[in-house]
Amino acid sequence: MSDNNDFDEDDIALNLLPDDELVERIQDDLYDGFKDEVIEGTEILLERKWEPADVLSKALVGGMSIVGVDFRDGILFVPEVLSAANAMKGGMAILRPLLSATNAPSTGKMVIGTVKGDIHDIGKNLVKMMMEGGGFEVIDLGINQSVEEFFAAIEEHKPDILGMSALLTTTMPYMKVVIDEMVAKGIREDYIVLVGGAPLNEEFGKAVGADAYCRDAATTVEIAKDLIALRKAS
Ligand code: B1M
Repeated sequence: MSDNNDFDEDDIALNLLPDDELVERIQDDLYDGFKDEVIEGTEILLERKWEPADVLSKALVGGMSIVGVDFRDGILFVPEVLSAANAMKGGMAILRPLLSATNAPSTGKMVIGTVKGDIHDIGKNLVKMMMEGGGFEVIDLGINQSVEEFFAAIEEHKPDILGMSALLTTTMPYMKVVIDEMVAKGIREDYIVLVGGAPLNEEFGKAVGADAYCRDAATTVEIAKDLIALRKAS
């Protein structure tokens, strides 16, 4: 009985909050992985005639940025980040059709996949979520991607960034196969190439000819934004 009352009060309170407190509350709910509440908060802001792009950048991306920083600093761990990412997905599902209808500018486009021979995808999925949280459009090719599959995807989607993930010492050299093939075809400079995965490091990133090695999902978003800004500036 009291549980139900608590729930009802909470439910009503969300609706009654002024905009700034509601945004803060959505960010807290996202951090805590409360998907239903994030969806409800998103819907309330839209009912209040917020632009979908503002709901995304101020409420959802703002919340996910806090998650990203705390994940990088070891305050949050993988299960919490996945749960926050899942809550974010709830809000994104409502916003995505509205955003594409209003042609809100995306930060950039990325094609990402785990390289051939490798089926690890938890880290890549986190990167995808955080990049989407950062305003990027992400085409996720999944696992076990061959050079031909990466090429077909960049040809089709014309991304700003090609991202590759590898978790095995036996599969990470495949990143060089893909990059060498880009060089051979004369298209290497058309794309920003980012690589990541637990066994990699900065030295490896340089050795295979990537633009950058990304040690975690939050860093990937920062690096991606910086490199895109650099390209635009030049
Ligand atoms: Co595997 N596995 N695994 N595994 N597995 C490791 C990687 C291993 C280190 C475990 C160990 O032995 N200690 C070891 C590799 C050893 C090595 O290569 N030297 C290993 C092995 C050996 C194997 C098998 C060969 C085991 C076997 O069958 N004998 C096999 C290989 C299968 C294959 O791929 N062909 C295998 C299988 C599996 C499971 C299927 C059981 C499962 C994967 C499930 C899945 O992904 N859906 C699994 C798991 C879960 C792991 C560990 C335990 C955890 C990996 C993980 O998800 N980490 C791992 C041990 C470990 O790393 N501690 C291990 C959490 C994730 C958030 O971190 O992936 O590093 P991470 O991603 C980070 C960053 O690296 C970065 O951002 C992410 C988020 O912050 N990042 C990117 C990652 N990709 C990026 C791409 C970017 C940017 C950043 O693009 C721009």
